[in-house]
Amino acid sequence: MMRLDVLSIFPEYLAPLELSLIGRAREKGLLELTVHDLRDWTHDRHRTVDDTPYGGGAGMVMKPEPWGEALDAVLGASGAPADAADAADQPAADAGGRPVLIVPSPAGEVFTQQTARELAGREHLVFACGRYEGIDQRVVDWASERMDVRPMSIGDYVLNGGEVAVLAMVEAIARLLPGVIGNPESLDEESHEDGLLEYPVFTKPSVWRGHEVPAVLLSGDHGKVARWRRDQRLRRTAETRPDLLAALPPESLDDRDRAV
Ligand code: 6GU
Repeated sequence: MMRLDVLSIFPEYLAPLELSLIGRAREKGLLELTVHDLRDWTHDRHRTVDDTPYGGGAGMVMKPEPWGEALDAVLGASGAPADAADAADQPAADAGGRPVLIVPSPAGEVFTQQTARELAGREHLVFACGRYEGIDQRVVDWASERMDVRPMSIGDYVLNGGEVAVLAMVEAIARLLPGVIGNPESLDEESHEDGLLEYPVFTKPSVWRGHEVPAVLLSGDHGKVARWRRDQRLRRTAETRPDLLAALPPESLDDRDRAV
């Protein structure tokens, strides 16, 4: 079972992970997700997690000590740095590879469907939500000795902290895990799975406020319907995301596609 730990000074921000698909997946035992309050690993009266930056400048920096203790706690025995003796003694402990530390940051690599697929195959994901100007760099340097560290952005805009980005990333990853989605066939034709955007969908009534459902969808001709849907996907992608179309491997388009 995949294990996910989220470290944040605003654990209430992650409350939506109790709901809907992810909430049900947790109840069904398909994933083990724990949200931790970083301040549980402070020891002063004010539960301080930040301090002024060395070298001066605006804003505050997250102190390394609470992060160190938090990572020790979520890593447990697997937190020892890998060395030759460990590798010889406990090959099975390494089955899903090293734990992954995902550090949400607008300066990170952009999180895509491919990233989600890749992370869905790992055994243990730890999300370190920073606030303020960021986390002391030594936390990342220390973690790199025992985890695969991945600074990740969810797009080219700035959020106040990593929590909202973690909601998006956890949802994208968790829905790919076996058993989380009722009908896994619905995953195949989604936007971003094969590089094309989705086709438009319609339901009853066949005419609504003067707008008709395209006749081909009422024709009962499955071949025609499939061709129409593929044409729609190609057109939509060319219209709103020409970058996606340009990135498709040439062999994924046939002559009929190119005629659209
Ligand atoms: Cl992951 N964090 C923050 N703070 N801002 C972002 C982001 C992440 N991705 C885009 N903007």
